[in-house]
Amino acid sequence: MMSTGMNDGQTRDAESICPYCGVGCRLWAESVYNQIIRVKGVADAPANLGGICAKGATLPQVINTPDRLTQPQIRVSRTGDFRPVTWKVALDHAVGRFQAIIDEHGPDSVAFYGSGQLDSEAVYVVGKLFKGSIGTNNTDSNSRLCMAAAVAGYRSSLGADGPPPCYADIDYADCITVWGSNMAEAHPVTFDRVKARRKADPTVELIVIDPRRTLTADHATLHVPVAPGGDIPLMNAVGRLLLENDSIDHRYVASHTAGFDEYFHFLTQENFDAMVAASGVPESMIRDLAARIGRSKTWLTFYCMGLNQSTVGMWKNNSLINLHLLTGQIGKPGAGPFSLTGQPNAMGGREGGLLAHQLPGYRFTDDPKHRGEVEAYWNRSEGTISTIPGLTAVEMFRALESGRLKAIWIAATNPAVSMPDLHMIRRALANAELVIAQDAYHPTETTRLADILFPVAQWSEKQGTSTSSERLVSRSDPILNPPGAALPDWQIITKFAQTMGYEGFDFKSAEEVWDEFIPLTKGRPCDMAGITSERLKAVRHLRWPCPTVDHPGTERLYIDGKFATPDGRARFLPRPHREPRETVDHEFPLVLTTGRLYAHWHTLTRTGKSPKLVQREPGAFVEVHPDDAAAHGLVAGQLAELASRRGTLRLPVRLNPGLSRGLVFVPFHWGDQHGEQTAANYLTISAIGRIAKQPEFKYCAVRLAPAPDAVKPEPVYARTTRRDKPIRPNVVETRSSKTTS
Ligand SMILES: Nc1nc2c(c(=O)[nH]1)N[C@H]1C(S)=C(S)[C@@H](COP(=O)(O)OP(=O)(O)OC[C@H]3O[C@@H](n4cnc5c(=O)[nH]c(N)nc54)[C@H](O)[C@@H]3O)O[C@H]1N2
Ligand SMILES: Nc1nc2c(c(=O)[nH]1)N[C@H]1C(S)=C(S)[C@@H](COP(=O)(O)OP(=O)(O)OC[C@H]3O[C@@H](n4cnc5c(=O)[nH]c(N)nc54)[C@H](O)[C@@H]3O)O[C@H]1N2
Ligand code: SF4
Ligand SMILES: [Mo]
Repeated sequence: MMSTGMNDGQTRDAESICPYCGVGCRLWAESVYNQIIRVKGVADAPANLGGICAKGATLPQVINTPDRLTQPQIRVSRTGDFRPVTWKVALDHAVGRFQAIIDEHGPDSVAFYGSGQLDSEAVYVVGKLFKGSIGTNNTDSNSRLCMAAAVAGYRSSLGADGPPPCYADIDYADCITVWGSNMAEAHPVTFDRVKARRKADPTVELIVIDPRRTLTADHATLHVPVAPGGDIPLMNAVGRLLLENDSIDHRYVASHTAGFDEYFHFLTQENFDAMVAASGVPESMIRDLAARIGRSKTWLTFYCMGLNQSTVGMWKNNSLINLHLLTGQIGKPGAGPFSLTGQPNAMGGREGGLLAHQLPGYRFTDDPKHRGEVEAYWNRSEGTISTIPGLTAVEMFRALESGRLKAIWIAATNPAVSMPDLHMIRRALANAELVIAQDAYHPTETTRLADILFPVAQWSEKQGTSTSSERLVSRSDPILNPPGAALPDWQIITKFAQTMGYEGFDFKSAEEVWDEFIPLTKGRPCDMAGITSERLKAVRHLRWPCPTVDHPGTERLYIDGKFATPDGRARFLPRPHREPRETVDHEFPLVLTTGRLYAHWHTLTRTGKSPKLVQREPGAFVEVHPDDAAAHGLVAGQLAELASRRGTLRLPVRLNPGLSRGLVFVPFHWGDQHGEQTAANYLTISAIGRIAKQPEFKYCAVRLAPAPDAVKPEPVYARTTRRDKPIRPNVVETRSSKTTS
């Protein structure tokens, strides 16, 4: 087991990466008697240059809370109470049930649903266990709700996933667009850098394209209030104007791209007025936008969930990349399409192959050569890795609901708040035969619905590796001892695998896991073969590709204009406009969009415990344009009933004149533990994109009215499929609740 002991028994300081957003701030934490007393930004860290936001700074308030999960727990029935048990009992019980389900229904009846908050070590061993040992591709993560469209967008346009630019490009850009991202709240330290750039050179353009006038838009030189879902026609209209203005880089297009003729034909054949109308932006403003982009020498675009969380998210990514290719604004300092990563290690999840269709090293389960390479590396027989496509996040829950999937192991995510259409998610979990939840806290909305709980050592209590938005691979060191019997995620997974009887999980440390993983990236686009644990310990971080131990790492991709496609050329991909899956009508006349606030992280299991942050944002609300509020007979602070075809919420009204008319906004942070009928995802739709399979969190149809006094009764979620086997009570009866392994 790795060492998490303290230096002199009283104080310990360590460097690690912030466990919240994908900026990847390097933090210096000081502790006394196993309590963190202070956290600050590390001055020479490339991601944050000493910066830190309120979430990072309040980390000491959220680690040692009374609801920390410190023991494994099990229960025999969903209505019964959990009982603490030893690791041995918990693992024997969990493995017994998992194995029984696999024996009866086959390997595709079990699944792992993880997160971009697992470190790369955990991701690697999950793949080795599920894809490389059990023989199912059913591993996916909340990155499916987040980055899947960006992954598919980069891969289809550029040949491989991976953001080409790095944060330092902010200092070389003369035009920065922020497209469908609220950086000021969601990536605040990176946005501080954008603001510093504008301050140093006020001629730098900052264009924000968002249907809401956000805190980010407040700093813009131009705010373009695109219609929700109107990005593709807007991008196509800009492309058409760049062609008309001859603002294109002919040499770049000729030397480094393919498909220009089709793209040209597509843009010139499409009806320009229809594009303008569908974008929701006045033509004069689109002309202004195209002119500003066209005259910039270095154009950098940051984008995030405003593009990805859509059933056409991949197409939005393609349409944006088309514009960067057309203008030659990629593969040079200060330029490129930069997908901001949400979570601290969503990038690592992609590199390690946690998504259903992936294998380690940017490989794919549908490629026989890739499967063969990984099987050989793992010393597994040919055919171990299944050819059956794995279930993606939403598909997993639908399969639980229908009874096709029987068991789910959930780690580092809280789907009972964060998944779309929560009534469906609740039915799915109720119907599951086995739910394992691996979390740092209990209860959460998800752990409440589980059968078995695995307690984890969280940030500051373990060593691990993560990759930030700019491909920077960083090491985090432990500062605290984990509470009780809590273990790092990778250790729980390897213990589970060993209990199942699989070989190749005998790791002594996180470093050993990392060093086994990285040779699998050799020669791949995300080559980290040179980023050994020994080197990381010394230098703290390196940017991939970094193929050898003497390689300094790579600041930006595609500098030589050679892309990861078979012919080395990037692809223009013409993409027409598509309506969102659910559009407004007379019954549900408003559009609901959902997202984040500066003070909170996702489902509040951590930031909801910081008095400072809770004071800043104490509760859920619905933001409404003043004219829409008046039209619905609502005033500020009044309780409104907000309903979609799937559910109903009761939320106080906040007025915001910066919203587009017809659009309402609800932050998705507050789940059932924070009040009834406040969770945004009771309303959202579980429709997913065809290729990326990402859900449409940014668009569904709702209606708004003053709330009646009576609260609607909660629905009952009952198990509908047959429970095939009784739970084996003998496994759980025998142990004392005090001992730990
Ligand atoms: N404070 C805080 N920071 C976070 C997080 C957090 O929970 N809290 N979570 C992290 C994670 S996992 C992620 S993924 C990122 C997300 O970071 P962001 O994507 O920046 O955050 P969101 O609030 O989800 O949405 C961004 C913006 O998209 C806009 N938008 C909605 N629909 C459209 C559209 O059709 N077109 C365009 N152009 N824009 C649209 C919304 O109005 C919103 O302002 O944040 C990360 N950082
Ligand atoms: N309506 C709407 N819904 C959304 C979104 C939206 O914009 N709108 N955004 C989506 C996106 S982009 C994302 S990324 C998701 C995020 O949604 P979730 O992933 O569900 O959110 P978190 O609250 O971050 O959940 C992380 C869980 O892991 C636990 N945890 C903390 N540290 C550790 C650890 O080290 N190990 C383990 N095993 N557990 C740990 C936390 O206590 C918490 O329960 O939400 C998605 N849902
Ligand atoms: S900007 Fe992101 S990574 Fe940096 S301290 Fe804030 S939450 Fe953490
Ligand atoms: Mo995310």
